[in-house]
Amino acid sequence: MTKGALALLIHGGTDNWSPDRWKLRFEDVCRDRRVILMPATGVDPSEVHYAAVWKPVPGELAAFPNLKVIFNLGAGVDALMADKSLPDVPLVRVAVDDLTNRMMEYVVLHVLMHHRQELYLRDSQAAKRWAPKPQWPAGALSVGIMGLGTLGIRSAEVLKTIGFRVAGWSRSPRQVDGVNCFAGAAELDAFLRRTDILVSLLPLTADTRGILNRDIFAKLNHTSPLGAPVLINAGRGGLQNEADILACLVDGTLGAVSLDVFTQEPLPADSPFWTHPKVVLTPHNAADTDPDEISKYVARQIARFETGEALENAVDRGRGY
Ligand code: NDP
Ligand code: OXD
Repeated sequence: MTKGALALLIHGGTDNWSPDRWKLRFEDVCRDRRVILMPATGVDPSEVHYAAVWKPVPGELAAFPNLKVIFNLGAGVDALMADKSLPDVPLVRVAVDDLTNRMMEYVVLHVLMHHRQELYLRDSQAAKRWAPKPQWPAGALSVGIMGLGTLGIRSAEVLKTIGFRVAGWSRSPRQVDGVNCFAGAAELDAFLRRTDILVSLLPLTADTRGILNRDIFAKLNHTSPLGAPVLINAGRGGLQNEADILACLVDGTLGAVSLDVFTQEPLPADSPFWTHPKVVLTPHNAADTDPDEISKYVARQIARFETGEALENAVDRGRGY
């Protein structure tokens, strides 16, 4: 019997999302089924049983009447959830060690960068100024991670090993060894009050949109060795109020920020974030999805599905992540 085809709908734009590269990887791991890079001519949409997607055009997936599973090629499904015509079939997101560890590297790099006063030291180097300031130990700072899921937990564990005091905030109560866990709206203020470096690894949902705003920043601890608190956002741009961030950097509510994600991507050339001296900016590459790893992950999930096993990391559409 012919196996249902796998359609690839990939619209990433950057090198990592080169559709041809992904097609080669999928052909390698799904040798017994047809892999179709969309858009393609001569395709009978009813033959397509699986779709592996990154930012498909809204409505694109509705064209396949026999779709059984949609695989999102990243961890965040916000772009898919915005598609009102998304077929009502299981939606699986990425949760693999490769991606989780890449994000952990980003978070640790940026927490250390602020903790070790890298902005000041690079500025000193540019000015040929030999003027070290006192350096405090990691244990003097509290890092608070909003989003204590797959990525947040791994980052928390490594930050804790380095010696930071670590807390996390999630929707439902969590328990992570050595991490001070807070949950829900009722515990948000307590979480913020003890936080010097706020790391955002939240998904973008109706509940979290715009959550990184002045009200939240004003509640962070302002008495740490850093002086003003620091924001690191690698979740999604839609979580942050960008006007508030810029204003809070001016009036000292925030001391510095590291931003990997923006409300508009690519970031427009005239954005003030590009040149702001207190902003460390990266182009949404905190944790790339690796075509080798992720194509194998999707192939494994299809095999599970076809032998009647439960799919892993299925999205709860009600929660939106
Ligand atoms: P998970 O689903 O594993 O974790 C999400 C966490 O956020 C959970 O702890 C969840 O709570 C919490 N959360 C969700 N909604 C709320 C809310 N309303 N209030 C409080 N907490 C909430 O996701 P991942 O860790 O795998 O990924 C997180 C996000 O990181 C992705 O959605 C994506 O947007 C972003 N990302 C960014 C990348 C980049 O390169 N910049 C790369 C990969 C991902 P609970 O534990 O109760 O469910
Ligand atoms: C993801 C991302 O969600 O790359 O995986 O942002």
